[in-house]
Amino acid sequence: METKHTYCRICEPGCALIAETYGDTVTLRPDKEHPVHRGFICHKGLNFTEMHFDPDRLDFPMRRTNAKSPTSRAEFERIGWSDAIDEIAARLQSVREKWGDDVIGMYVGNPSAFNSTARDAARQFARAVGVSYSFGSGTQDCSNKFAGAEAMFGTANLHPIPDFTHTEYLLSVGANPRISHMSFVHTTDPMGALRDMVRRGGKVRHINPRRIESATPATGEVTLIKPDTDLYFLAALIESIQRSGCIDEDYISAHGVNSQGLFDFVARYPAERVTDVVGISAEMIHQIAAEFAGAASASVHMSTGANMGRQGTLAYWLLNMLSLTTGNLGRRGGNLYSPGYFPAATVGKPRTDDPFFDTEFGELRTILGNLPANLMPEYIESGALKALVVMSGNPLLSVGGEARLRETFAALELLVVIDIYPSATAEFADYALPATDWLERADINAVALGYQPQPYVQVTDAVVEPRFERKAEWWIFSRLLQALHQPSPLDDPNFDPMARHDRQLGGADLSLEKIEAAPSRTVRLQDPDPAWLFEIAVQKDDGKVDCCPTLFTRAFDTAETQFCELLAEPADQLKLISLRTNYMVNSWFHNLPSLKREQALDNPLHIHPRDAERHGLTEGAEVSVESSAGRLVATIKRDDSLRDGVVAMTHGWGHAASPELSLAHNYPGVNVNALLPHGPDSYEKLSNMSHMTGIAVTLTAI
Ligand SMILES: Nc1nc2c(c(=O)[nH]1)N[C@H]1C(S)=C(S)[C@@H](COP(=O)(O)OP(=O)(O)OC[C@H]3O[C@@H](n4cnc5c(=O)[nH]c(N)nc54)[C@H](O)[C@@H]3O)O[C@H]1N2
Ligand SMILES: Nc1nc2c(c(=O)[nH]1)N[C@H]1C(S)=C(S)[C@@H](COP(=O)(O)OP(=O)(O)OC[C@H]3O[C@@H](n4cnc5c(=O)[nH]c(N)nc54)[C@H](O)[C@@H]3O)O[C@H]1N2
Ligand code: SF4
Ligand SMILES: [Mo]
Repeated sequence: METKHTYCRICEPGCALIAETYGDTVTLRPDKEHPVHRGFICHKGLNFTEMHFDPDRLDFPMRRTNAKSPTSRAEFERIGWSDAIDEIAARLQSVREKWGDDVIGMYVGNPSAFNSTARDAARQFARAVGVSYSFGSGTQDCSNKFAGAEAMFGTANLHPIPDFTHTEYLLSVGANPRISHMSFVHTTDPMGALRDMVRRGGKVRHINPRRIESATPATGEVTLIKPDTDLYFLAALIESIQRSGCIDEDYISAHGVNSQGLFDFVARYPAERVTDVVGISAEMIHQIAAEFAGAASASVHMSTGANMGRQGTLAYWLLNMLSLTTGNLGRRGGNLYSPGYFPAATVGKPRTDDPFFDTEFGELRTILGNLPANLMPEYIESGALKALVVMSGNPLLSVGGEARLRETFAALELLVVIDIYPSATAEFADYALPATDWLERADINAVALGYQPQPYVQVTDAVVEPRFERKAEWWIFSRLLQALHQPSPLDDPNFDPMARHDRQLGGADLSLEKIEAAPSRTVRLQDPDPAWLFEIAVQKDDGKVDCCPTLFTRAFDTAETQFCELLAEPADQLKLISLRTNYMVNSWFHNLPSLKREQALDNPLHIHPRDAERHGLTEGAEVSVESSAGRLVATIKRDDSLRDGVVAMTHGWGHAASPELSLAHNYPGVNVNALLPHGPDSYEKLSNMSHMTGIAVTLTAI
């Protein structure tokens, strides 16, 4: 038996594990000696072996043998790697010869973020083959944060994190740490961090349309907000603080410019004006403002619930402005920059002040290279995009509008899917290529750079040999480069995909070797110094934060129009939000017996009992749910954790579309993204972020 230190790469904490291997078998247990995690772990990481050995995994390169159609099931045959690589290279060449050099696209999904050797090779491949259209999960998740940070701080890679250990107050907007373990903050045991805060006498306030699992007497209270209104709530908070004379003028002039533009904007949305739209009383808004401004120190956190609204970039702006204007940004107990072993904020500078360009779909920009995923079908339908490579993504289930994605994916001349499963998206593939999972590959937690309250760097070897013919993404892309007669990492027989990280570590006087020799293969790094935010991270030429970037003013009129629409909405309008659970991770984790518990066999429509009664809907009844974008049929689940008027469904279901996943397919659920808007007006123009929360729906009993 061999014992190896490794870590989980499913979500952001990156929990430390000890793997015990014996031949082919592997068991995982928490690493109680790890200097940061000290044994913190969740069941998904602990049970990952189930996924590693899942007989339904994609284990061999597969070539399609039947014609594609939006509805019929794919048929595949097993082929060797050499044939797969040669054929894909030849088909990429012929697509280009036939249609031109600019017809290839790529979609990169969420798990690639936790895969430190995949992205470089993918990028090199994209450059060499001339990928003209890049898409990714970021526009369903967080691209508003990148766009916002770029404009405010001069770098897409600065997202100040709460100083949990010192803060007296935390305002957490649109997050559910108990279930999801936080995003853009990589902390161990996030609920523990909240508990410690409260125990110290601090206060946590969650802003959410639901009484979330994260809010308990020991971890803070919820203020229920109407979905997709966070911008106006945050504006009213700043306006209230300003009105009460609690703005820190000296701090703003020391660290910001353009604050007048900010105050002019928030002046439009005083508490008394926004109360009906946000569904929080004006008194309560003033109280929260006073709590925040009055706390000895106060911190902010915002996550996907607010990102997915129609004004995610402006909301993120005001969140950071709340921090700056109260003197908490870059202060002990406020929000900090935590560079870890490399200050990634220094490499996220925008190339231009005006990122927009004209396209046949109107004015567009890219965010870290990505176009709106909600326009993928349009790009295919218009004939611009003929071949697509999908790496660790499942857009068919994760992006809005499955029906249109089906039609257009079936029309692609070439679709290559690199995944660990024969996913719903792989049903449209010409070639499905089996990737290694994280037990089968070396890694470093580079994804955490900038986001760790307790910074540390951890490396891991592959814990086990890849099963069957699974291959690492970097190898797949490098082989494709060779077959395309392009320079390839594999031209060097000693190529090590971790070498780049080794070079980067050198800047902090570290190396892979040093880390490997440390206990738990982990080196604890220096805790963030509050001064670093302005000294190291902000990348504006004058070192100051732009408190009202010109770019944002483009969205002001839309914000006001949407405000007026919300104001005019009927009082009983139902709004749909998303509901993550412990038994799924986006569209994967649905094929594991241990996660198929009684409460996780499908994804019903959660509705407040009063709303259910009003619509004559009983528990378990079937209901037709309709939005302006689509319709689906769901079963009713009464749930008094919801705010009145809010309904919720878990995304990532709809496994009727995944016939190869035998267990998931038996408990298919429905794809809630049928209800999400898609196409040209379905994303936020500043950031390409899809509109995914607060979707107006109507219900009809069946
Ligand atoms: N309605 C609604 N829709 C949502 C959301 C929501 O809250 N509501 N959330 C959104 C969010 S936050 C995100 S991030 C996106 C996610 O969007 P995507 O990234 O497109 O979708 P995932 O479901 O995460 O699919 C990940 C795929 O990667 C595969 N995979 C896992 N590990 C590996 C690996 O190591 N290598 C390779 N090659 N493949 C791997 C999995 O099998 C799966 O098929 O979905 C979004 N969609
Ligand atoms: N178990 C599990 N863990 C996961 C994932 C998973 O699918 N399952 N996904 C991973 C991924 S890819 C990500 S990005 C992170 C996401 O991590 P989080 O962003 O914390 O994700 P959620 O738990 O969906 O929390 C979003 C919260 O926003 C609330 N909300 C919805 N609409 C609004 C709104 O308009 N305003 C406000 N203020 N709140 C709103 C929802 O009720 C929900 O509680 O989680 C990661 N971890
Ligand atoms: S919290 Fe996330 S990183 Fe930690 S074990 Fe669970 S899935 Fe893995
Ligand atoms: Mo995400």
